[in-house]
Amino acid sequence: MGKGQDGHTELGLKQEDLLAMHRFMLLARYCDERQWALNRQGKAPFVVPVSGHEAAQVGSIWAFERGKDVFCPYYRDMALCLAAGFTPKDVFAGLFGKFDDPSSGGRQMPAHWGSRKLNIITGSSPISTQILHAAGIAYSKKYKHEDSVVGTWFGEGGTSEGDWHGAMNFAGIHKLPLVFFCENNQYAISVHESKQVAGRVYKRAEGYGMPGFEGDGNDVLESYRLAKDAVDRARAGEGPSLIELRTYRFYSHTSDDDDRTYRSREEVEEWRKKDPILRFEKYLTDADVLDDKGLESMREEAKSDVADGVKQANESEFPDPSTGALHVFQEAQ
Ligand SMILES: Cc1ncc(C[n+]2csc(CCOP(=O)(O)OP(=O)(O)O)c2C)c(N)n1
Ligand SMILES: [Mg+2]
Repeated sequence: MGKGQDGHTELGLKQEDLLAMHRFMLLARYCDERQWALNRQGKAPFVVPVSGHEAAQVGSIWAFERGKDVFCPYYRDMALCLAAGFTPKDVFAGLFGKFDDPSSGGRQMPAHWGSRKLNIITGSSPISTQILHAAGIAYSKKYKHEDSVVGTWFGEGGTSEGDWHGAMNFAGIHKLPLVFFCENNQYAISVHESKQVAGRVYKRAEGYGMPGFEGDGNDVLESYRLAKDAVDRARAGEGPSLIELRTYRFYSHTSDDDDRTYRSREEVEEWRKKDPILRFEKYLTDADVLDDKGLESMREEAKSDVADGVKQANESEFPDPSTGALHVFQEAQ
């Protein structure tokens, strides 16, 4: 270790973890830039951007065991889904509505992530409904004595929904193996946090009988640390936790929104300086994990994987129109 940051060793993370975490953050960023450009070219109807949230998502999911734990994400969680096992091709197959979109075979809106194989529960458009699903699944895991922890993710706007409060209360009462992650980017579309949340989100945990923590969601290692402690507690039977990760989204809410109408360019620029990816690149060089050349080759590799994903998804087929009602009506036996 050179100039010497080694916070990751204390957290039990190896260099391979750091490189993989960085890779998923880069993949998400480049998928995002590409999908935004495709939307502006008229080639992608609807885009939900992730840029800015990468560290909160990758750091938090890193604490879970893939294959065993269950994930109930929300629409902005592309980096999380990539770290859980989605490929760039999967992301773009969903964006283009192709038959091999893992989430819905091209039937859902983009960014409604779901995969039976990866234990990602498909989401619905009304916000916060996934949080109730998470509580129900966590209850069943506890009831069946299965060694599985459930994670659910949502924005701070989502915490105004009754579904959020119901799920928090139920999880607290039944001491469920569940971790609640609030990706607080300070806006619910155009509504600022000051008009959405009285007090602080993480402090509400106490009222529901669980511990609450806040952390810097632009710091992937801090996001991991908080998530790991909470997942360990849940796995040990000590019940749920609420973690608020403070972050910012760099683009508009979706491709149908224009953020210039409700936030200043200066504010966006200030947050761009706290870019979670630039910050982790600095960590990696300070800890002598990568030099500038290594960082550059990781960027190039991720860009090329994203370009391949776009190409493969483009070449893939649309669903056969005759399958339009599949999974909508019960099939005749
Ligand atoms: C029940 C419900 N109300 C309103 C909407 C419209 N809507 C979609 S996303 C959103 C904002 C959510 O903000 P937040 O939870 O902070 O997440 P972010 O988009 O900032 O990541 C709203 C109001 C919806 N989808 N469902
Ligand atoms: Mg928000």
